[in-house]
Amino acid sequence: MLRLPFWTGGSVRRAGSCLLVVLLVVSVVVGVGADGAAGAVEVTTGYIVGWGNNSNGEATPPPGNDYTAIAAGFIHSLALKADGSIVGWGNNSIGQATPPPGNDYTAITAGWEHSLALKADGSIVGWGNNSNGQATPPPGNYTAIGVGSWFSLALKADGSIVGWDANYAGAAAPPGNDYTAIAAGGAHGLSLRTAGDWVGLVDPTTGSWRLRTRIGAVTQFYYGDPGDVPFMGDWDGDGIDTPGLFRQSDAFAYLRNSNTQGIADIRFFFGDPSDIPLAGDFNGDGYDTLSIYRPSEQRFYIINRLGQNNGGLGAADYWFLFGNPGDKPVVGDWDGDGIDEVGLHRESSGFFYYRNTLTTGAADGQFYFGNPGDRFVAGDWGVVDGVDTPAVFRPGNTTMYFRYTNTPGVADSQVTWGQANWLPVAGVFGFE
Ligand SMILES: [Ca+2]
Ligand SMILES: [Ca+2]
Ligand SMILES: [Ca+2]
Ligand SMILES: [Ca+2]
Repeated sequence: MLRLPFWTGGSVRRAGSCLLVVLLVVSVVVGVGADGAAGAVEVTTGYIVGWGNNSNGEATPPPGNDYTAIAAGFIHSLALKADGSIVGWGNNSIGQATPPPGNDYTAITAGWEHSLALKADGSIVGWGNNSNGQATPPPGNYTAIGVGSWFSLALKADGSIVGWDANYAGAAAPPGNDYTAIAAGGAHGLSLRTAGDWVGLVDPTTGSWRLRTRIGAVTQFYYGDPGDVPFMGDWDGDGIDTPGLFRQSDAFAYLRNSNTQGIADIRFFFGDPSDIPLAGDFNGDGYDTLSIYRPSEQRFYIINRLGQNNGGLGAADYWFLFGNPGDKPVVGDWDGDGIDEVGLHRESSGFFYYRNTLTTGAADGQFYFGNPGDRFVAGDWGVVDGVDTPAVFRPGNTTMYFRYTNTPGVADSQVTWGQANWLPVAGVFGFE
């Protein structure tokens, strides 16, 4: 799910659009991709039509039918050609319609009196009015650009946003490194943010759930009885993860479809009281189901459906062996293909072992993360790319440590909260 945060401030100085330009397009297929690799790459080209205020010729584009992108400033215009060069026209009082030479440009954008272009190597060049530094981009590796009237934004390759001359507009870029698109107006910015997983803690003695967002807000509600084993999953396929409980005294599962206080929406029994419940989408259909790990057998039992109406779930779809006695099972999509697999946290050593298929075999990957006694949970955080990576909750200092890749190394981030006996859960909660 995508979120659309915004930040605003300052007065809007842009008087209004005086120019509209449209690119009439055709698609052609060329034989060599932008990276030089052979293969068919579709490139859209066309000629440009302008209309509206034309006091400076800004609505009279140059001839040609090999344009791939257009940008309209206050009273100047830019177009990107198929050969990677830029042409400008209209008002050029401060050089805003005179792009730098070169044929390695991939994107253009135009503000009040300044312009930016993104180059194939990820760098940005600026020209035109630079009275506040808006046409002097910082060095870096970028994937997208946007300009407001008097300020500039760029999306970095790591998913963070950089703004310059942003303070002039009161539009300083927000923190975070999981943005996928940017846009800038007169004095405000917009960004598309990817919805990643985040974590919660459940107090098993009271059934109190606390779900924490990336900005640190905590939503609290009660669900379950003392001793229930908590987990989260998307039971109804709406993209939001919500609570589930496994009551080991009677081997009943209690699932709820919202992150609020209330009774279970789905109830059924399955497995043995000593089984460890596992929630995941084991067939990639967008719905999480409950499976189990039976520690006495080191055996995973995978089930791709939910039970209902207090009935039994029936036999597992299939099973496989993985792990050693004492290992704690976890679920995650370690390879980002949309299908969850399983892993094991060996608490005696702090090693994490995982497989990329739901079959018996040796670990496909393993690395050390956390200390013995840490409580392990996996999710898509830090780098939101569909790949789940570990986090551990350490009871001794009530700190959660996050790793952003499935590689050995220290924690990429950490947060201290909760109490020593609380249990970690993870998911997309549906609120920021
Ligand atoms: Ca859901
Ligand atoms: Ca499924
Ligand atoms: Ca997978
Ligand atoms: Ca990830």
